Amino acid sequence: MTSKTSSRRQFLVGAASAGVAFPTASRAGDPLITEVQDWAIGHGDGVDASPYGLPISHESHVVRRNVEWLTADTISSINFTPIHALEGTITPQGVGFERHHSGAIDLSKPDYRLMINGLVDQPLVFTYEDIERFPRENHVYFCECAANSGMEWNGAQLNGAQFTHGMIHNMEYTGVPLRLLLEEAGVQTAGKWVFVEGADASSNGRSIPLDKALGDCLVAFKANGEALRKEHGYPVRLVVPGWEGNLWIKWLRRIEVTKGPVETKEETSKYTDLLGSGIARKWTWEMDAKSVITAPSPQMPIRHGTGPLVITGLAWSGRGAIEGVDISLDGGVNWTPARLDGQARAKALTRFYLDHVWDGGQMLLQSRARDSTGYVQPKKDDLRRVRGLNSTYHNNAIQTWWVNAEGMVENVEVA
Ligand SMILES: Nc1nc2c(c(=O)[nH]1)N[C@H]1C(S)=C(S)[C@@H](COP(=O)(O)O)O[C@H]1N2
Ligand SMILES: [Mo]
Repeated sequence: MTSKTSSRRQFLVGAASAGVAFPTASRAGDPLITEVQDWAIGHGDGVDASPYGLPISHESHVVRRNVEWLTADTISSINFTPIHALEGTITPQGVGFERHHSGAIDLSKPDYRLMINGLVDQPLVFTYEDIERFPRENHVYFCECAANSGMEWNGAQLNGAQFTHGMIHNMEYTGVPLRLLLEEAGVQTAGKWVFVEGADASSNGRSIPLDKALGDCLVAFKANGEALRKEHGYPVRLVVPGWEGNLWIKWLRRIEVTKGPVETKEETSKYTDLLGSGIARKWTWEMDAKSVITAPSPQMPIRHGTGPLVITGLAWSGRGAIEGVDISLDGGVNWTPARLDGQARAKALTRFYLDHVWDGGQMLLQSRARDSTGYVQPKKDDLRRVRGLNSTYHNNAIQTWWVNAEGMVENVEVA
């Protein structure tokens, strides 16, 4: 609350005292104003031109992209959300990153079954229609792959927020609390964990402590108001708010109540963090507070010269809501509170802005998030001191973008 109020005041004072000259030229004689244009003469497309609307051709560059050396095979692979080109906080499904261990499967609603078995009073099998008859809720949550920013552990590498931070999306899910389905089956007192798996060949099986399963997990069948896309788990996926994406089982097929964790490949050889000491951190489910400036960024250079510049980005925490974001223009020496946009929701993306007046000088742009637990996003070197250099997952360090006098932007690291 305090940070929000003070950042707001700072913004207003800053803008007023600087006497910002926003670009408001009269553009006398501009033919786009004085001439009748082609599109104003004839008719546009009829209402039946696209029964399902697609982005206009001028926006065809705003798409998921791969990092070539990471995508040797597209079946067990990942692509990245174009976060640099999006605004607000909701990720359209069509550009939300995808991560498959054995490809995206085509599973119809009639063929869909969800089984709950193991330590329950009554093993149950639900059809899609059965799930639709339980009380449902809507919630906005981010889903971040634990490997997001993993390629940046050893140094600045990928040139674009899409590639350094794009293994994330943020959607409004409609689903049934997993708790309701588990209560229907009747969890026995010996049951302390659930093992969840998908219908795809990889199954992506993971163990989740019962507390979390009975907490805020959702068995979701809609995202952003419409059916889940095939690549996001149609017809039903598990939503595990604030926890690493690997647990968000797509094409959710089976939930087994167990005494203990199953210790699958996904939770032993993968999704653990090998520390410098040789000991691996395990069960690192929660995504720590993190943020990134999406513009300016390498794919979003400053093209308009000096003067008013909107600096913007995204912040999130798997432990709660974002309380504040600070922005540095000089590589972390001085910090200014950013303006948080709208209501900061727990376990969801928060948009932030700094309405700046650029003097054309070089900048080392950084953002630093703080969440409702008081946790502050760490510097890269501080994180390395604790975790060493062997890690892939859970890199939530502060990102630096170097903006040169031409407004071009590069991924760099500052000591
Ligand atoms: N069944 C199944 N669920 C899965 C996966 C998978 O390969 N199969 N990949 C997991 C991983 S590693 C991540 S990060 C998220 C990605 O979700 P998305 O593809 O909708 O972005 O799904 C998870 N759920
Ligand atoms: Mo992932």
